[in-house]
Amino acid sequence: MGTHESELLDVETLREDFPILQREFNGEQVVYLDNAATTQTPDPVVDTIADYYRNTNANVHRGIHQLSQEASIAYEEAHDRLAEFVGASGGREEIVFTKNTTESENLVAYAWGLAELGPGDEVVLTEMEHHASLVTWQQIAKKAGADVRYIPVTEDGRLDMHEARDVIGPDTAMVSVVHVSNTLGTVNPVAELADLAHDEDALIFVDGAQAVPNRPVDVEAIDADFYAFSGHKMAGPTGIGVLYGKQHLLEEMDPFLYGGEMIRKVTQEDAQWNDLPWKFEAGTPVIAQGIALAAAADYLDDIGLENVQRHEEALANYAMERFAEFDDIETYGPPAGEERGGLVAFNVESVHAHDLSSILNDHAVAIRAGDHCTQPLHDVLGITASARASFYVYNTRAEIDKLVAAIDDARQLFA
Ligand code: 7TS
Repeated sequence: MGTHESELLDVETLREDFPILQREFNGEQVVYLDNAATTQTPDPVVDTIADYYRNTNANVHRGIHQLSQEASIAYEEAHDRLAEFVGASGGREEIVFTKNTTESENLVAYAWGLAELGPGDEVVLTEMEHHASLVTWQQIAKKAGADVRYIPVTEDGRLDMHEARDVIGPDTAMVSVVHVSNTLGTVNPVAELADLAHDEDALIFVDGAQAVPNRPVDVEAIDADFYAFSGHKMAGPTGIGVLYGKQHLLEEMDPFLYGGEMIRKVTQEDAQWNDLPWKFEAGTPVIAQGIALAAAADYLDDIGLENVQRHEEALANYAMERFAEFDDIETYGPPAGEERGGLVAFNVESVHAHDLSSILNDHAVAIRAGDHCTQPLHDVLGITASARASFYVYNTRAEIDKLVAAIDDARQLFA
């Protein structure tokens, strides 16, 4: 295990919570460096799920029996916990549980976008958006007859803020930006972008899928109108995402999905909507996942998000330093030593990213290869694919050394 990490996190002890990290392939212990895709789930979170099904399972908001009451209270309090986690002072009314970040984007694009956007309006995106944001707004803008404009990315993988001041203008109705890029690792100045949007009476939607897992996030300090993230990227379960929305905006919006649970009164002719956030949670909601996500928030708060951030930044910088030893490795995003999320996308000159990933797999090193759901960004970079190593609380410098050694093996094979 790496030694320097102990200054930041007690990685060795933390790893005991993740038995999956003990798995071996080809006689080698797995080196899991695909955390931007999904993080591993610690025992306290797994135990919360098992405990819920063993002891409390019932549908929520429907029964007056004891189990349903207990499940309802735990589920509702999970919303408060997540509100607290991201600094939403309105509590549960500002926190909608969805399926993932993608669904949170679609909820706002459909419910707000289709109602509010029209010809002459502009939706501003960035060239580094994940498809979850890019495709969603692109398609909703088309349906609404609105235009899409992009804030360009600079040579060193940042948003061109000079251009941003130009692109965000009087016709802008919505700005949708990624907080931390899942490909470049860039940490975007979202509070500044929120100011630019608000100066033009536009709203801002922040995609925090790669931010909430690894840094303290305060949606009110950013002044985000909407903010989205996924449970499975922050030590929580799959099947749950979060949409934060300012209360008055969520109140003004029509529902996205119709059905049970989201109504107050229904007649043959019409229906009235339930209170926030239930108005946006149609049907039986993500009960076990929601309760377990609150446990994941507890787990991360116990470690301390400042510590998680420092740990991931240190690992990303260490990977950048190690990659810099080789002339044939190209990395993307801000240069070494600068602020970045805990991930590095790269290419090795003689080895296609997919081949590289496959050879690394022979060494039990798990990375991602492809376009990472940022095809337009890859077009801007002039590449079709890249490899990406992404880190979390349990990763070590020693694992990055294993990655570099395995890359060397691939290089030999393809030389
Ligand atoms: N936004 C960003 C910035 C992301 O990185 C991802 C997932 C999403 C949105 C979508 O999240 P989901 O939970 O709705 O799927 N990113 C990745 C990735 O980089 N590799 O696999 C999934």
